[in-house]
Order: sequence, then structure tokens, then C-alpha cells
Amino acid sequence: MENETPNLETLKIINSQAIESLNAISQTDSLEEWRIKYLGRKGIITQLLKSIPQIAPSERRTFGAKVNQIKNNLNAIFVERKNSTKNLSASSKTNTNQIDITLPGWPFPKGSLHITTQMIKEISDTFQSLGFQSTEGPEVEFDHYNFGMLNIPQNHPARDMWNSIWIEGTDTQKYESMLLRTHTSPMQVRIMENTKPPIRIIVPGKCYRYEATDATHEWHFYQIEGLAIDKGITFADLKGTLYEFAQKIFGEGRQIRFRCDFFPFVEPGVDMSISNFKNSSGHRPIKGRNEDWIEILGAGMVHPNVLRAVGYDPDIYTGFAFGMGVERIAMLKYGIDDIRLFYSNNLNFLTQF
Ligand code: FA5
Repeated sequence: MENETPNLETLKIINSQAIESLNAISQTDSLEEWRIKYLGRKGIITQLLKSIPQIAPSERRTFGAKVNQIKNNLNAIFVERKNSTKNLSASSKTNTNQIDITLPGWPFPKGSLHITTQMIKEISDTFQSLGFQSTEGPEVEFDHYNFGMLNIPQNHPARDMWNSIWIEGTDTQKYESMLLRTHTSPMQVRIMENTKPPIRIIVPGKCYRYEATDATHEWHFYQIEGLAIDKGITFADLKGTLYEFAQKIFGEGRQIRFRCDFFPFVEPGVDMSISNFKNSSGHRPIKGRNEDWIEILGAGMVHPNVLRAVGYDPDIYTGFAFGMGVERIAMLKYGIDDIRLFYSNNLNFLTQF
């Protein structure tokens, strides 16, 4: 080109060669080489501009305008190409950093069953291994089942044993009064009304009482009711079953105590407590409770009046029943000193189980 005087045809060829070679470039380094070759200080375009004075005066103007147009065009294409290559390599660098497959993953926070649910499951499994089935019942209950059929008629002083939460607005002309069940015992009646003996069943469920809360009392808590009816069932069966249950849940080391108690729907009635003795280092399983025994359940032989009310002949059938507090059992098993923790939604507490 230095020897020949360029013309418009030369410009056309140089322009298409430049564009073609730019399109063929795939790396940033080669782009810079291209720029130096075509647009650099000693590059082809600069030389073309320098050659303008040699062009015939009649063509000089057109030639000069064309060289400038090619220069601006190549410059624009080059800048665009450079920017897109830069973005591409930047994003591929970021991607490489993000996908480092050797890094350990973020651990997923794992959910778990609530301690009360776990306890219900463990107790249910224990009774299942002793031949008991399991069922559930309504939390909103009729006066008839919660009290009446359990040998606790209207105005009976024993109703004071359970501080009840009544459902307001019940039309007592049409329907009986309703309440949030104070215990799971109404399910004894519902089951017996619909089943012929022999019966061996447990009923886990929620209960409600209108009472102040403290470390061992909640206004809502879980009970598991138990019922066994058959010919020839005795108090020894009751004791044996509950003894077996306690050993399975608490282990051999814990002691069990039965004491006489009164519940209108059983005769005789007892309550059962689990030992909370100090160990060799002077600590009790439930540290906050300075008592040697903690009551976990009420029980007894099903009262003949209850058997009669559901149509069973008490001279043929006998049976035992019990109602245990699920949270109290979990407290004794795991050394939890406040029942209110079960309903506090405190993750520090809940994630321990
Ligand atoms: C009853 O509720 C009887 N229905 C139990 C029963 C069933 C007796 C069958 C005979 C035959 P009591 O009110 O004692 O009994 O409650 C039984 C258990 O529920 C208690 O031993 C305790 O473990 C638990 N419990 C009672 N009240 C509360 C409360 N406010 N907070 C937490 N647990 C409670």
C-alpha cells in the first residue's frame, strides 16, 4: 500500500477485511492486536489518512470522507466488541467463583416433632406393645360425657375437682351444655357405648382447665386415657400394667408409688407418682421441685355405676381406667422443671428434643 496510491476500491477491501478479522477474534488479547493493526498510530487506517495528500485533487474529498467514515465505523465496532468480551469474561469469572463444588453446603435447619408429640408417641408405642389400641375424641364435649355418664351428676360437689371452661351461648333448651373437656375420661363412655368387651384402648388428647398456671400446672395440657374391660380384670392387672409402663418409660432405676385417691367414676381409686429423689450428687431429676414424689396419673377400677350406664353388667365385666398427664411424664423423664416451657415456642428449649 505504501508503494501504491490507494483508491476507493482499496478502501472497500480493507474495510471488509478488517470487519471479517474482527468477527473471527475470540480472545481479549487478539482484540488488542487487531486494534493496533487497523486503528493504531501506525495502523492501516492512519496510513490511509496520511495518504490523502497523494490522492488526485478531484477524488481527495470523497476519499478522505470515506476513510474517516470507515475509521469511525471500525472504532465503534471495536469498542462494542471489547465491552461485550469484557462482560462475558467477568460473568464467567463470577460463575466459576459461585460454583465451587468443593465447598461444604449450608446446613438446612431440621425441624422435629414437638416434645409432647414425641412423648405421646413413645407412651402409645409402649401401650401398643402391651396389647392396647389407640383412638382420639372430641375436645369440645357435652356435659353428659364429661361429667354425667362418669357418675358426676349435676350439682355433685365432685364437679369442683375440674375447673371447667364452658362454651357460652349453648341453647340449653335444645342442647346440653358444652365445655372444653377437662379430662380424656369422657372417651371411656364413648368407647364403651360403641364397643362390646373385651376392650383395651388408650386415648391421647388435649384437655382444658380454668386454672392459674404454675411450674406443674397449665390451663391446657395433654392426657392419655387408658381403659381395659373384660371378664375377671382385677386391681392387680391395673397395678401390673402401670408398673410395666413406668419401667419402660423411666427405666428400672425410678420408683413408683400408688396412693388412695378419689374419682367418682372409679372404685377404688388411686393416683400414681414417680420418684424425684436426690441422686448421689444431691440433684433431683426435676431440680425446681423439692419433692420426693411427683404425681403423673389418676386411676382405678371402673365404677359399677359407669358400667351400668353404658349397658354392661358389672357382675360379668370389670375393668380399670387411668388418665395420665403427658407433659408431667416428659418433665420427669427429661428433668424439665417448668411445664410452661412446653407452650412457650422457645426454640432453645424445643430443639433439645
Ligand atoms: C383426671 O383428670 C382423671 N380423669 C384421671 C382418671 C382417669 C382417674 C381414669 C381415674 C380413672 P386428674 O385431674 O388428677 O385426674 O388429672 C390426671 C393427670 O393429669 C394428673 O396426674 C396430671 O399428670 C395431669 N394434670 C392434671 N391437671 C393438670 C394441669 N393443670 N397441668 C398439667 N397436667 C395436669
